[in-house]
Order: sequence, then structure tokens, then C-alpha cells
Amino acid sequence: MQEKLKDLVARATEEAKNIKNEADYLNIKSKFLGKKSELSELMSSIKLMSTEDKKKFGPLFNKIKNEFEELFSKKLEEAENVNDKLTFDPTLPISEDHGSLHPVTIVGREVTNILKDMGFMIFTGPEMDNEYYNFEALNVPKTHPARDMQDTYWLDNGMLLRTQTSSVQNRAMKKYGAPLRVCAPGRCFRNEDLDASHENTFFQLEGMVIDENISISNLIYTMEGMLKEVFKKDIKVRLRPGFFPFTEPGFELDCSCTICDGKGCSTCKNSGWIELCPCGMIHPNVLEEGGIDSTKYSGFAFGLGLTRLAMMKYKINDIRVLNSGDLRHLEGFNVR
Ligand code: FA5
Repeated sequence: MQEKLKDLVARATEEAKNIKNEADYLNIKSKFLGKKSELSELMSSIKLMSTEDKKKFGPLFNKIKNEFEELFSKKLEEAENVNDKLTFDPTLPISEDHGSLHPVTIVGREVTNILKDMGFMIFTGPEMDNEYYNFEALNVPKTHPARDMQDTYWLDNGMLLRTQTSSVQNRAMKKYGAPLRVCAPGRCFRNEDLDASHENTFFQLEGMVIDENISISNLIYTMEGMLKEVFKKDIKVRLRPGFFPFTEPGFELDCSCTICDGKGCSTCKNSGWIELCPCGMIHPNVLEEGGIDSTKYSGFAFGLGLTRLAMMKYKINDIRVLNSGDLRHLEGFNVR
């Protein structure tokens, strides 16, 4: 037994010299101290020993076990100290490689900062939501054909992935009441056929203003002011009729083409206008559902497509680039 233990200690001491990282440490620990290790086997043989041997070897086994533990931990610590010194060399030149913010993040931050300056608070809602907030609270009951306008991802638990940031409207109204100025950027999901301008996962920014005497002119003024700041140039907007069950009336807001300044080009199909943001006056049913007296208050809301806005701002002609994770497309933005 004495010889066996001596040999075991010699091998463990030799192998401990090879500990260079945590993986080595765990392997060697398992080999010499694990349940199936030689030491464990020797220790379990104690029950067959005479009382005299038990007294002699019991403490010796424990001593060797403790020494192994101490030795392996010490070797790991030494190795880590060496590694730290190796990886941190303050004399190395600083790498030129660095990450940058995603174009949608840049545009999202810009728009929310502009809206914050206009007195909007920032609100968020869940990406996994229920039918009530995504549809019913927005005046879209179960059988309403408008549900087909947005092909929804339904989940096994009966919930859905929100198709629009309008899902925050009812929550914000119930939480804060009127008057209210709130914006909510976030990710939305639709079961879309993908093409250059449609993704199944994209970002919108919901905006909502509720107060006494809010009118369409407040909507136009706010949108124009916000877009001028985003594009850093004079932007004109126009409204066309649009249908959304949660607005009355509803509009599609176009802005003068930022590429040709409204003169006409291939991007705006020579019309001088680009369709940018659906919006409208909040339907009285939606206000009432949110606990707001629609005879006293009125409001407007808009759902800005942040992903499409980023495409326009950075002249990206295929939306799929933005979710691709292909750094070659994204590193040009170089914004931190
Ligand atoms: C809506 O989602 C409404 N909730 C917007 C709204 C809010 C209207 C408040 C009135 C009042 P729409 O389905 O048009 O509307 O989507 C809004 C914007 O999201 C679009 O203009 C577009 O920029 C963006 N969008 C919609 N679907 C996609 C998609 N598949 N990929 C990328 N962007 C999309």
C-alpha cells in the first residue's frame, strides 16, 4: 500500500505540472480525485483492513486527498496568472477593428431622442402578447377581416408574436390616462413572404398623443417636425386616406423623396413622394377601451416603420441585409 501511494503521489505531482487552464484542472482532478480514481478505490478498500491499518491509512488517505486538492488548485491559479499576463500586454498596438451600432438602432435612437425633446415619454410592451392587446383593444374583434392584413405568428401557448407596436396603445392609456404623449419603439413579427422591402421581423415605432382638442393639424405638424430632424433637411409631408380599424380617419403619410428632394427619381417612382408612415386620429372606441373619455379627449397615433426608415436614410436597397448578420454590409456605418 505504501508503495502504491508513493507512486500515485509521484504521478499526480508530475501531471499537475501540465495544468494550463481550467479544462486541464478539471480533467486532472477527475482522474486523481474522482469517484472512479485510484485514490477512491484505495480508500474504499479500507473496510477490508485490520483495525491497526485502518488507523494508519485512514488519516493518510485524507492527507493525500487534501494535498491533491491543494496542489491542483495552486497549479490552476499559477496558470491563470500566467495567462492573464499573456493576454494583457499594455505595450501591444491598439486594434483598429471595432464594432458599430446597427443602422436600425441608430435611427431608432435618433427618432426617440427627437420625440423625447418634443415631450414624449418612452414606453415598451412585450413582443409575445395576447389577442386582446394586439387586436381586440384596437377595435379589431375576432372575426374582423382586418386581422388578415397582418399574417400573425400564433404560439402553442395561445399567445402571439405582436404584429404591430400599436399593441402598446391600450396599456399606455390604462397606465397613464390622458393627457398623454408616448412613443414605443420595438420589434414586430409577421409571417410575410420575404422580399427586398418585407421581413418577417422588423422594427416599428408607435407614437401617440392624447389631449383635449388634438386635431389632424397637430398630427401633420408633429410628423413634419420629426422627419425634418431625422433627415436633417426640409421635408414636406402629405396625407392620403388609409384604413386602420383603430383610427378614424386613418391616413398613409408620404414624405417628399429624400433622394431627389421631390423632383422625381427611380426610388420614388418619379412621383416625388415616398410612403413612410401610417397614422390617424385614434378611434373613439380605442380611447374608451383604454379608459379615456372620448367626448373630452381626442388623439392621434402613428406607426413608423423604423427598419424602412433606416433603409431610406442609409440608402439600403434590400431589407434582408439588415437582419442577415453579414458584417460586410453593416461595418460601413461605423457609428458607436
Ligand atoms: C401598422 O402596423 C399600424 N399599426 C400602424 C399605425 C399605427 C396606423 C397607428 C395608424 C395608427 P402597417 O401594417 O402599415 O401599419 O405597418 C406600419 C409600417 O411598418 C409600414 O409602413 C412599414 O414601414 C413597416 N412594416 C410593415 N410590415 C413590414 C415588413 N414585413 N417588413 C418591414 N417593415 C414592415
